Amino acid sequence: MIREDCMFCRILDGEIPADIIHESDAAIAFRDINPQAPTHVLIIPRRHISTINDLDAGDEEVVGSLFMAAKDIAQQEGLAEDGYRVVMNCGEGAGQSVFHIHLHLLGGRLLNWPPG
Ligand code: DGP
Repeated sequence: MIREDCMFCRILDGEIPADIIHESDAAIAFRDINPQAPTHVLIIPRRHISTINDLDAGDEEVVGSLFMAAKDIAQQEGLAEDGYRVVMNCGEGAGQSVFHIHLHLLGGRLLNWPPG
């Protein structure tokens, strides 16, 4: 279901342009508008889910599709060998600013731990 008030649903709908680099039945991936690393890709489900807290039993497949996309994109972007990070923020306190779940895929530089 597309939500008119959701930035990422509008990208899915083609209403807002994005550099889409991966598509599957369940998910799409596009480059982050404000990259925090040489490669910074957002992987989102086609179905609107606001936060991890809103996942339901039965959403395992859609969540899994985000990680399978991350694996393929990391390979495609040449990150698989050196390493990369996938992270999903949940809620404002964790830095979530767009309330349509998305996996950040970051790589191409040394990534410190713990994150800020
Ligand atoms: P988060 O803070 O975890 O909710 O991450 C949201 C990310 O989305 C943030 O890194 C910036 C990115 N972003 C926000 N609006 C747009 C947009 O319109 N296009 C693209 N490509 N990225 C966006």
